[in-house]
Amino acid sequence: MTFNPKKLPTVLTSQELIDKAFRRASKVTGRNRKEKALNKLSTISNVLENYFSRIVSEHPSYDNLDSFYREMIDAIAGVGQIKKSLASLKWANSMTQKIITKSIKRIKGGQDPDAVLRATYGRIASIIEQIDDELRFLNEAKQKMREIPTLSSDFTVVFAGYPNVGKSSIVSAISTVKPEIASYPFTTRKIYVGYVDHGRGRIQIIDTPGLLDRPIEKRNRIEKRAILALRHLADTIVFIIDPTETCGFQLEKQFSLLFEIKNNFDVPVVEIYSKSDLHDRRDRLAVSVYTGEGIDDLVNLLKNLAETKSEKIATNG
Ligand SMILES: Nc1nc2c(ncn2[C@@H]2O[C@H](COP(=O)(O)OP(=O)(O)OP(=O)(O)O)[C@@H](O)[C@H]2O)c(=O)[nH]1
Ligand SMILES: [Mg+2]
Repeated sequence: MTFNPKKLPTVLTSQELIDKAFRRASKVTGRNRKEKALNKLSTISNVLENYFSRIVSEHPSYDNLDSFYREMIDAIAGVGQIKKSLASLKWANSMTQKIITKSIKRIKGGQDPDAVLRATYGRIASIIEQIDDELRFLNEAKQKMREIPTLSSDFTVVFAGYPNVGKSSIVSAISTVKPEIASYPFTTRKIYVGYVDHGRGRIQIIDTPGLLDRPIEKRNRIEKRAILALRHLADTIVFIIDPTETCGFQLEKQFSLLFEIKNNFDVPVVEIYSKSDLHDRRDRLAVSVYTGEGIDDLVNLLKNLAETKSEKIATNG
């Protein structure tokens, strides 16, 4: 199951929701006091029921979600907390519906419609106020989840490496996506997705935040985004090495990360030297976004990998 975070609903605060329901009720009329009160209650019932079920139903089923999305949402907002908050919305829905049903019975049974209505408004407002934190949390989670990219099923190449080695510069030179480039580490803080056309379709190119060479449990939230892309999305990894160390990190550390990545992910790893205008190592493909050296070779290499893969798919039926 895939996921489009842009489709998630905006969530009102408790006060906004109370105002919305009561404002709609204030416009309702009836032939007499009793009928008017009953109509107001059924309007509030509909507004709340529709509202709560829309919020709940527009969230995906987190247990059936593709692992990349589930783990990404967990890293960004916390799947457990989202589920708990949705459960409290369901609770508020059933509580408010029960209160309204009882009030309707009281009015039909002859109690003063205005007095029942006043009491009902108070109780409904108090239930909704109790889930204010959850409503606010769901809205914040939605805002945060907007960073999650929409992905295609095209052959996917994930660019990885130490911070500041030139990943985004190369991704920007070869694909449609233009992430920010700067001369300090951790410029890229989320996943960027771009495309390169090849003979039979397109290649999905993913730029990731820089990784330090350290155990997974010590990685920060930004690095985790890169790990998730490597683990779940990569058909091939392009590992960028900056032999000039102008990135601020020793070559030895970069090689140690490369070793780690080759050991942990079961896909081909293409090793590239960046900033070739500043050095003359040529025992690997060397690219420079300034002189253009190696850029066409890199693109051709990726196209060949993608086409070999699509041939394999074609022959395997
Ligand atoms: N001389 C030279 N500098 C480069 C080249 N490619 C990138 N740089 C510089 O290296 C610095 C880092 O570039 P980025 O593309 O932002 O590096 P990154 O790996 O995406 O960095 P993070 O997002 O922080 O992990 C910038 O100052 C770039 O201008 C290159 O081919 N030659
Ligand atoms: Mg970057």
